[in-house]
Amino acid sequence: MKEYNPKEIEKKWQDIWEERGTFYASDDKTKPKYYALVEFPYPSGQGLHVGHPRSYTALDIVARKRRMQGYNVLYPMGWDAFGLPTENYAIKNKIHPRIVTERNIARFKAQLKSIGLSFDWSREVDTTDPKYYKWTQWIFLKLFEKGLAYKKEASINWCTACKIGLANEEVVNGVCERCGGEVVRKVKNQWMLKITEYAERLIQDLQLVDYIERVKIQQENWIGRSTGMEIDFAVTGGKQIKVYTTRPDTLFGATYMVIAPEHPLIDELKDFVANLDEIEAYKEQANKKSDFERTELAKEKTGVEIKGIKAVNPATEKEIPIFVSDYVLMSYGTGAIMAVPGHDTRDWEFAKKFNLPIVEVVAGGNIEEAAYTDTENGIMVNSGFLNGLEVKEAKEKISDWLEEKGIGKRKVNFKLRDWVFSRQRYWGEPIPLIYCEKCGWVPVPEEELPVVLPEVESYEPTDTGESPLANIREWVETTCPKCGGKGERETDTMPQWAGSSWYFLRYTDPHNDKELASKENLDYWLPIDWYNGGMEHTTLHLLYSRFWHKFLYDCGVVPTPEPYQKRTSHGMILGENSEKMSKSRGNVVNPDEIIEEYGADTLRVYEMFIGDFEKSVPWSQNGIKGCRRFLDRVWKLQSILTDGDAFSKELETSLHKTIKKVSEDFENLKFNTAIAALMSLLNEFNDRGQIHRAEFKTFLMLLNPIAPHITEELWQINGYEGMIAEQSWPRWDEEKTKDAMVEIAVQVNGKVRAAIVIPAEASQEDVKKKALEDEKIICFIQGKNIVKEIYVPGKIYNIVVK
Ligand code: ANZ
Ligand code: ZN
Repeated sequence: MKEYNPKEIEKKWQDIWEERGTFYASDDKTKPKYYALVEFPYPSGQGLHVGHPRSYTALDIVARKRRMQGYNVLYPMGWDAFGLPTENYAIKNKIHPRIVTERNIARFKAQLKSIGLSFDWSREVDTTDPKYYKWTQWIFLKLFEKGLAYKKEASINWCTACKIGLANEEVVNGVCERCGGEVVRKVKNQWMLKITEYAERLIQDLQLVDYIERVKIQQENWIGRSTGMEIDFAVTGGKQIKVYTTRPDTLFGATYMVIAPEHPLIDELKDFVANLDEIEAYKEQANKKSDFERTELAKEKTGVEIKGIKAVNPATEKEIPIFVSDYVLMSYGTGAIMAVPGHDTRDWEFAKKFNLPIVEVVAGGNIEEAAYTDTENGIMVNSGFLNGLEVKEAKEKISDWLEEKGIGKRKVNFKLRDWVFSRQRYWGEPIPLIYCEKCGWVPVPEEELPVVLPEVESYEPTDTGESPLANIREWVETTCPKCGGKGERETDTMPQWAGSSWYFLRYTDPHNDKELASKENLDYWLPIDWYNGGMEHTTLHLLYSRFWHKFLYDCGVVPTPEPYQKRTSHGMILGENSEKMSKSRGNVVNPDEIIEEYGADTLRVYEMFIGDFEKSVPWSQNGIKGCRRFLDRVWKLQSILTDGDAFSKELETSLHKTIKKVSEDFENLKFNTAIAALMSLLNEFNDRGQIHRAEFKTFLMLLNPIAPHITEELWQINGYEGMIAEQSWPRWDEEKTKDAMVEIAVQVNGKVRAAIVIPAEASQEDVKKKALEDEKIICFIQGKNIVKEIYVPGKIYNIVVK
């Protein structure tokens, strides 16, 4: 027997698969299809990280199993290659981002191939390829046409280091998600996408899909649907302040109001306001903070009373003061609130600090100590005609009352904001619009797409915050497609999230130059059957792509309302020290080195064996060695291989049990326990000192999706027909998974006193008979009466004696 030499056999099989196109999806649409998808990577300069193969191997296993089950499988891969790190690298090293991108892609591709992932490489997509982004631009123009893309002066998150605007989702813990730089508010003219128009459906349609619970919940919370009321408060000077509240029931407890520093009322009531300077100064302070900082619960409350104006609480008819404070955001609700310090924590803290009255209107807590925020338990007090009602009843009653009086309206609100779609950067898709003094914004005609990124000398963003494209006058200056007059091209580019919002559609028909993909292919392949990706994308890519897909569905381009039927998510792989792997910590493991030393199959087995797929787990070099030893033992099974095509009787149950376990575990992300089951089956073979040919073949097929190279090689060495990848997935017989004999613990008065072995199908009577024949049991019950028996079938038989 030859030594197990992964270096030799892995390259050999990778070449064979590629040559034969073994894993290419077929155009034969009569076969049942299966579309498995993983998030395509951003090809960074660092190369592949050991975190990448976790997700890729998991769905590779599913894809390989599905092929063996007779499906036409699409398992594609591509590159999400626009983006800041490449651009920053290009600026620093004075290389064109195109060249940096090509280099990074080549490296990533070689690395992925060396892992033996069964991607259909004939369908590779690259978001920076003009043939691809032509369609990204095309979708943008459709959005523009339908009024879902609009340009607006918006106060946006501005990263002071990257010098670009960021979407809310890109600000994490108050700093820039990419560089950790300070984020301030800045008013800029931005292209926005109206994702809010789809808010309701993005929540409702979560019912149509099978997403793991935490993904569903995160999306729901992010979209943040709430039901409440808008209420008008009369203000000095005949004006009104409209507030949004989810607790109209607490109206009698509203002892003051707060408006956001940016609220237009301040300007409108200028003539009445006694302390305008103080308010302006406060406004300036607030401007420097991000929404995150402003609404942080723990934060010390600040604010300024607007002197000279008052509001009237419509329920109590009392005059109440109005404050400006940054804990109220202009971007949510109406930018103004009625403050109920007895029942809202932030209002309570603010009232304490500014010595404002705190009135209890829902009994049940102790408002001296904290706001009572419970909405399930509590009875209305100090609330006039609401007294004695429960919160839910009070809500309805006051809402009716306010609507009748014409000063309130029931309202559904969403936390979700429109998507800031402009970036003042070079390395992104040009926004295909031309500005004409006469015609306004005019789309570039479809036949002129793509608008290709022009060559520039410098990729540095300008300090005024304009894209470097603005410096290329000969590109910017053009003619208006509508009137033929002078026009100027938009110089903002799209955010990195653009290309990834529809890439899964392109895989179905990647070389089509007439449409983004043909109708027949979309009809056949959609929806994606299983999509695995990172939790960090739940409120970004996953939400954005659902939005684009729904929009394309409304345009009749795609056949399904949702793109992904099933969504799962993997945990992170941490350093051996359980900290996040990062260059600065020096704990990054390079998959190339693992493959070089132990082989790709070992890497694959280890990535899947490392722990619960959904949890974060630390890397372990010892674990790697253990997985290599397992494969060495698989290789050595050859030395105990004997002829015979039937399963042997002794191991029949174990074999059927393992087929069942592995088959089911692969479907349920339990790759680790599937591998453990294969390891114990291998032990059984070794204990017996023999493995029959039929058993060996089954074992190899079960292991194949996890360790495809070694299993192909063993299949071939032993002269079995065809390739293992072309075999049918093993089946189990449910009857044969049941143990013939079971061991039952016999307890007397709750203590285990003996164990009996009995056929699995034995009745309680049989168990009792056998138990009472056992000498130890006889000892314990002699001279006593059996007063009770409890039987847990197949497990425990308990006798109670007195
Ligand atoms: C009175 C009240 C009483 C409130 C009470 C809460 C509890 P959700 O559920 O997240 O939608 N709010 C409204 N607009 C705001 C803004 N622009 N900035 C900051 N806070 C704002 O939250 C709705 C509640 O958040 C609203 O209901 C309002 O406070 C506050 F016992 O109104 B409530
Ligand atoms: Zn024009």
